[in-house]
Amino acid sequence: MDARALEDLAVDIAREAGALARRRRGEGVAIAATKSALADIVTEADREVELLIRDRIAQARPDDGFLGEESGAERGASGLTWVVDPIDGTVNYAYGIPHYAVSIAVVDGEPDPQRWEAVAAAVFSPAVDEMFRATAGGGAWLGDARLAVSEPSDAGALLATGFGYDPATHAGDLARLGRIMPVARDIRRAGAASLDLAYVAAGRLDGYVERGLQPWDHAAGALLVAEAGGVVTGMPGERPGRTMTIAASSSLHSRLTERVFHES
Ligand code: LIP
Repeated sequence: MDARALEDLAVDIAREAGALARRRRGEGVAIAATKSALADIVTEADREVELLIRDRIAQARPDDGFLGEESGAERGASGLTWVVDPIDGTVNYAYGIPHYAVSIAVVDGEPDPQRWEAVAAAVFSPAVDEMFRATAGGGAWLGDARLAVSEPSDAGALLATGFGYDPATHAGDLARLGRIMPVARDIRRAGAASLDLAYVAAGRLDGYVERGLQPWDHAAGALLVAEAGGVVTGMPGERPGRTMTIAASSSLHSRLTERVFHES
């Protein structure tokens, strides 16, 4: 199956999954459990939506691997792995804030963000019915509009960031925010990494910096940014990962990286 066919399948599954998530939100959301910290919650809908996504992928692509936020990893035989966050922005979703996404990426090679090659991606925002999609080499798109990252205005960069679920990480996150603020016109903390990355790809944000993301948070959005002409890294010279994710146009990315890692 070529990259465009994988993208079409990811888009179809993301749209169906997003409709389920939105329906469940309307019916009322129950917290099912906490995970890494009290603030790190999972809802029954997270689990149900991921099960639907996993079933649809197994029906269509039984030999592919799977890596999902709620149900873990399963290796496949095809060399491809589907990296899934069923409801990215779970806290928004639980509070009724209509800013969450179904994030689905298809990657080739080892299911390791430092080694995989992203092939296709779909990030669907059900509350506003926006489907961001990309294939490697095929560009990033919102509907029929091709996406391109933006450059900051003279007023500075509109930046997005996030803070970890563990309160012990907040002091470091706030110190980092203080180091990047001088290049910012303002900051947005919207609570869904996949949409932060999609908005960088669309030029709705100039850049995004966050520590502590999981592979399913950034897998699809990172391909969107790269295909929109942006740069997405983690630690200097590394891919995005738990340590750091920095996404922006090439020139702004360099300025942000300098400030993120030079704790002078
Ligand atoms: C969330 C990310 C967000 C981050 C949160 C959390 P989840 O993912 O999208 O950017 O700040 O800590 O990781 O948990 O909603 O799938």
